[in-house]
Amino acid sequence: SETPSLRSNASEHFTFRVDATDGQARTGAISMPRGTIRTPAFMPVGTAATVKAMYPGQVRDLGADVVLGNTYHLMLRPGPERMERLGGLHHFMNWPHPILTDSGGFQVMSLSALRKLDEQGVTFRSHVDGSAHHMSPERSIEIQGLLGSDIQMQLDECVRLPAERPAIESAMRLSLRWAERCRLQFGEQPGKAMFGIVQGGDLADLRVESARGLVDLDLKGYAIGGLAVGEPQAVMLAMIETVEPHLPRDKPRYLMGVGTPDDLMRSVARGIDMFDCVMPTRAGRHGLAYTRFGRINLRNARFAEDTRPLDETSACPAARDYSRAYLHHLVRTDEILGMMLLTWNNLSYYQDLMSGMRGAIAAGRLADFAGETREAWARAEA
Ligand code: PRF
Repeated sequence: SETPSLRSNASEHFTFRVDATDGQARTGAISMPRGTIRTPAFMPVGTAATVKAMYPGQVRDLGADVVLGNTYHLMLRPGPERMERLGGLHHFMNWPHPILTDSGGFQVMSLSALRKLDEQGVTFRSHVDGSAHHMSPERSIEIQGLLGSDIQMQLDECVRLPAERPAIESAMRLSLRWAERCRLQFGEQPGKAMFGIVQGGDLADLRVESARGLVDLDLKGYAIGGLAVGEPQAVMLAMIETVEPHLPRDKPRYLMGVGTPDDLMRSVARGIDMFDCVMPTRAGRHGLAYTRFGRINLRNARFAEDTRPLDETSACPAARDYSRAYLHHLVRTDEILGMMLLTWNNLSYYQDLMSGMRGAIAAGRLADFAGETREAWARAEA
């Protein structure tokens, strides 16, 4: 599944194929007119029509088959109707490959002011200029269509944990009702997909009810939301194990907003096919580097005269061609190049990790791969 020909391969319809399994883990491919996503996949976050500090060609060359865009940010700037007049998000940002967009609800609740949520949708004030906006489930799908998104997400309500059962339950039920409205609005679009989002917090019975309700809607894919929102990793993994048996084997599963390299390995082992997270890009802008030897903070004085590169075995120039001392200097002096190199390195590490897992699943050795990967992190800590 790592052959170059597959990268440009595309299909007229939105399809998902599993090529090999290893326990609950799967490797395969999602195909659509704009290209093929090799799974398990990590989607770099391109919130405001840019994967921050990266050229699109670099993102592609690292092995990313899809990037994530945010409805909330793009509806505020440049605006959905303007984006459509400009030829859509792919053309606008010079990324001709698949794009998945989040629906906006999660970003409204975390970023905007004076937000209010009811049956009809979410009302909020922009974090940019304070202007008032309303987004219904139908409008979220309409906006994602104007952006030109290939994989669109239902509008949902995500509850931060810990939370009481009544709050988790009503958010999950509201999300189910919104899934139905989003599906109606989306209609039939053969080359595109709309995914539902399982909610239900840390309560197993609610998670199962949510998954069953969404599966009844016969969607093209299923996300698990409402995790990595304050609960311990063990709770997140337990919820994945609760939901997974209820999701169809022949549809992609997407764990939203996750996570650390360790989260990715443990979630892939539990049957997840897609991830997005700001971690590699945001950490890169804060002086943190993900490497085979674990995460290192280049701001630390111990790197001031460290002439070694981040990882001389990496194929990424950012990992190979610059000393830790130089990266330390760039970070300490707040130079733009420091952010660019560390983001490049971090996305390279994440994409290599996904590629490694795909190969390991195909070879039936995911557990060994995960063990070896964790052992290298531990050796560096010792
Ligand atoms: N819902 C949506 N987007 C999300 C989440 C969610 O629950 C999360 C939670 N980890 C991240 N992004 N729509």
